[in-house]
Amino acid sequence: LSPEHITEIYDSFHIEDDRTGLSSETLQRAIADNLYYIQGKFPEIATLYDYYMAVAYTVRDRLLHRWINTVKTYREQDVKVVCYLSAEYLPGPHLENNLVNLGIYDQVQQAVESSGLDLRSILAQEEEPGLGNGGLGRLAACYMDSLATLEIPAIGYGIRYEYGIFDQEIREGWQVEITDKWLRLGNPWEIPRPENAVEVKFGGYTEPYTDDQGDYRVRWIPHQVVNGIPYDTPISGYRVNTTSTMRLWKAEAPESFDFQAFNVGDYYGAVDAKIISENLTKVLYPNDEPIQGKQLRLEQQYFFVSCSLQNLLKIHLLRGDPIETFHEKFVIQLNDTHPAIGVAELMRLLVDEYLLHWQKAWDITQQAFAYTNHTLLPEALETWPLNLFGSLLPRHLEIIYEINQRFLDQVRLKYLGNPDKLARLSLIEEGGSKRIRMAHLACVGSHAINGVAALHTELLKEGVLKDFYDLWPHKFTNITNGVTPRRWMVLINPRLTQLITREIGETWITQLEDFKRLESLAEDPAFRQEWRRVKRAVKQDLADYIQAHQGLTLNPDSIFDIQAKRIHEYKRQHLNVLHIITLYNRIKHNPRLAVPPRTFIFGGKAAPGYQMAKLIIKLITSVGEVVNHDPDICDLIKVVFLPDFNVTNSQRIYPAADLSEQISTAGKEASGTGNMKFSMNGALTIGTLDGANIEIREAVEADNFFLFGHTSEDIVDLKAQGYVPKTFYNTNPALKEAIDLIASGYFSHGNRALFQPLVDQLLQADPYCLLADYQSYIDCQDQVGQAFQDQDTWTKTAILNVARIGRFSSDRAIREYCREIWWVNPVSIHLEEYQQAKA
Ligand code: 7GP
Repeated sequence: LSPEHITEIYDSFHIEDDRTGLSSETLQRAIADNLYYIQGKFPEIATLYDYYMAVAYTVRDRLLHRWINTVKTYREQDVKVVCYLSAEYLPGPHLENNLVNLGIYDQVQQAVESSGLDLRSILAQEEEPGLGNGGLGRLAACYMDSLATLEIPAIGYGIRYEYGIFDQEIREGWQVEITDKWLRLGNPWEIPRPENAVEVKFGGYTEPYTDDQGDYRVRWIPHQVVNGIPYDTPISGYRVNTTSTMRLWKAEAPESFDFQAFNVGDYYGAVDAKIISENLTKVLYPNDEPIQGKQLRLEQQYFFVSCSLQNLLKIHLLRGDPIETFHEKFVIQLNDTHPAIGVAELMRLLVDEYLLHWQKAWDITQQAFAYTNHTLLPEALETWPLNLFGSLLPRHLEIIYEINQRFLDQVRLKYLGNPDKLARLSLIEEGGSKRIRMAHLACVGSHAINGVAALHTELLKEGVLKDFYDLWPHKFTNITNGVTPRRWMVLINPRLTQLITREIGETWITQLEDFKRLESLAEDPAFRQEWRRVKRAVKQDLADYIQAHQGLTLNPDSIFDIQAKRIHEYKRQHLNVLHIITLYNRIKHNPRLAVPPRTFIFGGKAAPGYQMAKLIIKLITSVGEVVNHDPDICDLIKVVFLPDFNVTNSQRIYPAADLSEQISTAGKEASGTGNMKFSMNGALTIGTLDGANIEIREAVEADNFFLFGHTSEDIVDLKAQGYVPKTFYNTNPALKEAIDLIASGYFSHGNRALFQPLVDQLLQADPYCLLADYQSYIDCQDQVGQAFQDQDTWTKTAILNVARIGRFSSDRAIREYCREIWWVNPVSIHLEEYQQAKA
């Protein structure tokens, strides 16, 4: 027998392991096995959800094999690890993403169909983990995907909220919040590791003592201790073995502590303490940018940060490394200031628990941390009242004083006789009631500070962080955000993925710059026609979904004009509404007006306490009520509010857009990432010169982008000159008519009071300059309408948008973080055979 023949015989006898095999036969057997032995169900009584669980466990088994090998490799090779600290993660449903990344979508589909089931309906069973509010949390998830795909050793630390972001329902046009019970039916993706629990202290007091060496030390005697239990979720990379860990902490009461130290014999008291402890990770705060200065929020922040840092130090020591080299083996990224307390906590751990000298500990800390800022909005900058902070974290307050004193000594040397400078840089805000400035703590404690788009970083350097920039210009970098093409293209838009791959191959999936090969195809009429066919089919899918869920019939040949993001005055959903009303008025005045039909689609949640945002939702739905049913409009305009904008629902939206609305007031949106997802899927953008819009426009070139509005400098000037919105209202008849119509009660059954707060805000203050940008926006929308009439040119522009969007992949962003901030390298993972791994 020839060697080839022997291999052939081996291959034909190859028996797959039921936990690792990837053929559809093995998968089918494994699913049946998991249904029986994990779910305890058999086909006669199994629900679709049971099947989802069985499929999920089957896929998780395949991941575990890779995950264990990943962890093992990192332990053995002593590699440097990126630790992403984020209070929020929005990973979206795991199952389909894992199928794509493992390359087993078709096999699983076949396995499931052979059992008489349908994969799409199984996928639809998954409850997504809504552990974030919006952009910041979703960015963390895209970065975890890219880190794994690029084979960078990484751990994402966060909070396992029992209730994530609320589910949104619309009742009588208003947002209603429903608690998100995502864990109710179990979560097959997480593995609890109670054996790795850590203790977190709160409250109490500190006392000095002298250690064996005669050194002055401080001891913290807490009032309460809470246990942190890690729950690990595997994060797969695309077609690589690397599988990273997202480790989320749940708070529990340490029973021994309650019974022995506290409430001796007090059974009820102990149970009470348990409830109090577990409240810590109960619920995500549903505010996006403006913060809510609640004690529980600070407790959440400190809790997960302390758990994570203790865990890191333990891993470091377990690898046999000395504490002094911690920063050489780990780099810790602060996702905004929510985890900034980590700077003080690492100092506490190093100085109080590991007994390092202050200066050594400080060097380690500064080199370990890096800080990303995600917003310029002043109301979103975190500060904590000193009293609150000190009563919860007395030791950290002392440490912050010490950091501040040493820092200000340095500042004093540099800026002799400039007390203003000192006051501005201080970690403590003086004045009425003193507060701790978390952004300052993050800046002082980090070796790198970055914004999330070019404009944003520039504005940081000139504005909120100017004094820090003057002091340490070398610490500042820009890393423009990116999004993962695996979820935001391959997974959500299989039709376009197939068309593109047929033409240019599939390298773009991990090298999105390769999209540039589409450029020449933009000139190919046959390709354009196919592109149009795909877009039309995808729009039809969304129309079908809306028909089924909202009973609204949409015209898939109309312009799908979409704005989907959190509801915020600075994002200006109400400017979009002013355009809708303007179009409506035009058609009412001239019923024969030739305008291309448009479907306006909105999606987004409002923070439950943000009244104006909730009123904007009511305005959108009320305008829709009138416009959609007015026979004079002849279905030329439709307005849809899609309830419950989350990752799952967003996946139906991005592929179907013709026009992406990115219309924030210039200088307010740090970056935006939805803008990238829309463009990647072939929408054209109407946008202001804000955040990453500027860079997207540069990349796709000005002719292929609908630009309007004042620049961020204009806005500053406008306000400096004393902005009077009324002037615009008084001199622009169409604008006046639109606002008057809202005020008249036309959209509110004659109730003039309903939208009064919104109208007043626009006419009297208009802090986000809608009125100043109104005419420019309307003119630009008219150009959009014109351009859409020429479908062929529109399609060409859409193709060029996709061809030039390559830079906005999160892979590019992560490569920049690796090179400029983290100093880490990829480590490839080789799979040991399962049997060997078990041995
Ligand atoms: C968001 C920014 O508003 C958005 O422009 C950016 O694209 C995104 O972060 C990712 O960088 N910010 C938040 O979601 C947020 O909560 C407050 O910021 C800290």
